[in-house]
Amino acid sequence: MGFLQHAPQLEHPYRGDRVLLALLDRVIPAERREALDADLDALADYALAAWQRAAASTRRQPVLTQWDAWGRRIDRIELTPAWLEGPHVTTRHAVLAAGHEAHEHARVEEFARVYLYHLASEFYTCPLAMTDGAATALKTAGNVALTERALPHFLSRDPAAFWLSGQWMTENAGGSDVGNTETLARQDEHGQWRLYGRKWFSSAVVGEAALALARPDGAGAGANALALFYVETMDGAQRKPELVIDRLKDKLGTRELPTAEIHLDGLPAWPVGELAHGVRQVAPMLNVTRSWNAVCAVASMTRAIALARDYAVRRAAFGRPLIEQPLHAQTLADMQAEFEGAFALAFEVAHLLGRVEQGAASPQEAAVLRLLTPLAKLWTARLAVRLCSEALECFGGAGYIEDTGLPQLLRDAQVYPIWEGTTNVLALDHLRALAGQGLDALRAA
Ligand code: MFK
Repeated sequence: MGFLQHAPQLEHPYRGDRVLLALLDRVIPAERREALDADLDALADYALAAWQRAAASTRRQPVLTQWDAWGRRIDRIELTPAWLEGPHVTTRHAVLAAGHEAHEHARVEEFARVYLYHLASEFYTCPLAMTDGAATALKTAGNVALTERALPHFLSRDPAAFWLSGQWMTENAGGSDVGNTETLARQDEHGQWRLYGRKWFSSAVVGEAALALARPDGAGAGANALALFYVETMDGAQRKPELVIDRLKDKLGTRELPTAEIHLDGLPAWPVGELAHGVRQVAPMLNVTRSWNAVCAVASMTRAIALARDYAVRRAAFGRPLIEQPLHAQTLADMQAEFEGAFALAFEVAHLLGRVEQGAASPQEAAVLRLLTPLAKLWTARLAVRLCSEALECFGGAGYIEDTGLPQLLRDAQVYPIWEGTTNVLALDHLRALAGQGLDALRAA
């Protein structure tokens, strides 16, 4: 056998990540650190094993079976192994529960877990983000009945009790422009609200609940007339018949994630708050999912850079390892510098979110959080695409070959700038925040 290339190896995602360790050293009090360390260490063991498993296996995708052999509509979705493990890993490491504990470091501790789990989860973090966002939106709305009903499931530490929530906003007519939502909410003869309409992108159709925007019957046009509803999707082990899965999306990336087109044919629903201003009510959810997006984007960057850095030691060209080629070393250093800036930005948002939610923040910090959340999302999202692309280039031709697993990093990263608000929508959201008390807060910060 002649010349063989060596595959890149992944360092331990927690013990080998000096950027994450330095953040935790700086932010987390010593008395919390030991328990956190043990948990992150174990989660990173899982992530490392998942990476090795993925490298050794043929890629899998969810499969939708709409009808059984006898003509019954079943809409059954078979999930990938990482997705089947999702509820167990999430609850064992209290990924969501950690973020809702009553101390100001809760969000940093949660997002450290998200950062380590994200790629191993095969974007199971997408519905986790929405579940976290739903918990936050229900709490913000102060809806006691729904909070008592849903949060014990959303934040459960028991896989048997754990529920995922979706975020059903996007429709054919209303993508970024949510005000064009066409889904109708009508009360039946018993006063029960029911939803009728079509949701064009539903990321967590396998979830047990969702928050959905709909226009109450007789309400006017535009975003202000929309209401936010809570729905449940299951009757015991069966999906409710009023929720129909039309098809799974065929996407560029995030292929393990069963994104679906659905329609609602009278699905029972409960208003989260007043029967208007649904966008305002869903905004706390969006701000949480945008924070997740930023942390997951930096998780993709760190993985791409770690693999490129390792490969640079194994692969020689022109008589020397790549790492000893000055231009290549400079490329890797530039990537690392940009990643570290993005990491600091994403985790500053996590830090501020925790302080604001626990009432520990000043008004200036609250305003800075509002300003930084869309910026962190838009900046890290674009950078993840660029750095994943650069990392593929660091591998030469191997970076373009499917069974190295490298192209998937780039394909998956392309979703970050698109979902949860495109770059321009978020730039406008930042301006919206600046137009409030934002500028004064920046001056005072
Ligand atoms: C792995 C990573 C995890 C990520 C999970 C991803 C899975 C998700 C898949 C999806 O569901 S993707 C779909 C996501 N869709 C969006 O993100 C929608 C993008 N469009 C926007 O964000 C628009 O800016 C928006 C719909 C909010 C604008 O709508 P409008 O109709 O122009 O509303 P308007 O009047 O600007 O805002 C309505 C109210 O909400 C205002 O408050 P008031 O009623 O009190 O005046 C706004 O201040 C408030 N608001 C809007 N955005 C806010 C906000 N408040 C706080 N924070 C925000 N970000």
